Amino acid sequence: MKPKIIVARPIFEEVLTRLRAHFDVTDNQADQAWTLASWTAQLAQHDGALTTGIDPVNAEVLKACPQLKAVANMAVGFNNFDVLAMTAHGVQASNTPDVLTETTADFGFALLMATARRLTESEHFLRRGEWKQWRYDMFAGTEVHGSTLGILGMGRIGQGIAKRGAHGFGMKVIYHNRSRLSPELEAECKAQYVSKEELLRSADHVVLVVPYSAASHHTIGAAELAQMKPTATLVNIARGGIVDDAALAQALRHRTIAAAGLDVFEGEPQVHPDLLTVPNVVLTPHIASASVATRMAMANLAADNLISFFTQGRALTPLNTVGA
Ligand code: 8YV
Repeated sequence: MKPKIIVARPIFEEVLTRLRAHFDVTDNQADQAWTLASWTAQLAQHDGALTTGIDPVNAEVLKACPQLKAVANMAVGFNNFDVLAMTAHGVQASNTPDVLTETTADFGFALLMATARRLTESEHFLRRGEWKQWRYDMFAGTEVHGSTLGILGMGRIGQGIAKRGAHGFGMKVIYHNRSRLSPELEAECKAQYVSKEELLRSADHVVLVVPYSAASHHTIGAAELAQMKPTATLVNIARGGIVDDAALAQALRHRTIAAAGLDVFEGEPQVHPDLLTVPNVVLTPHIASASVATRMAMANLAADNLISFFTQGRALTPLNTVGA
């Protein structure tokens, strides 16, 4: 008998077809919204699951799912998982690193440029029919080339953004991270290690790429925003909760920083109402990894993780070790 797996959200038909060759698959192509209780009840009927970043697998859920053996997250971030609890329950956890690095770095840079050069604000102005004539200061923004790029969180995506900034735009790159990169990687990224305070004080553009955890909650709050230059921009492609969105809306309204670009939000898909009414913010709905090719690669890697676990006993990109 084939193992039973559940795919929590809609996914490419091609990937479902691959999965069906190995598993008895419950899909959710209709994109039914499950409550926590109904998700838990569904999961309890299956041996494995393919989840996205919004499907929780925590101690409470796991308690109801003694049959569950593997969960593959179609995301590099895994703050929807309690990995320690999964290990304790003997459940293999996996994510999809690497396949989305360059696409996400592209988007981080796109958001930086849109923010600095006021792309969406000026487009809305044009669409409202308010463009009557040229003016010297019309939507004059912040320089990108040759400016100082500060990257908070220097994993693979942070390094991708650093390379784009240093090599493509002649930016001076500074970074802060829990651990310092090797001298070789620092040279490759042309990036200089600084303290968080120094980064906030001297960067023209601050990009956040730190993983979310209780320890990184509100890494950027009112105090940190106050340390930034009034001309600086802030980009968050990491996770909602890394930034205190209410404090950021205040800083944007009072122009204590120039602008922000946000792809992730506290409590998304809800967006703090104050962020919706300030003009100097570019807002996108968590799409940093959303190119067709990359989403396909993520879905296939998540599928491969399940196939590998159930045929070989280990996921390809595991987050924990289970079994013997
Ligand atoms: C996903 C992401 O789109 O990989 C991540 O961590 O944030 C995004 O690439 C999202 O989490 C859906 O699973």
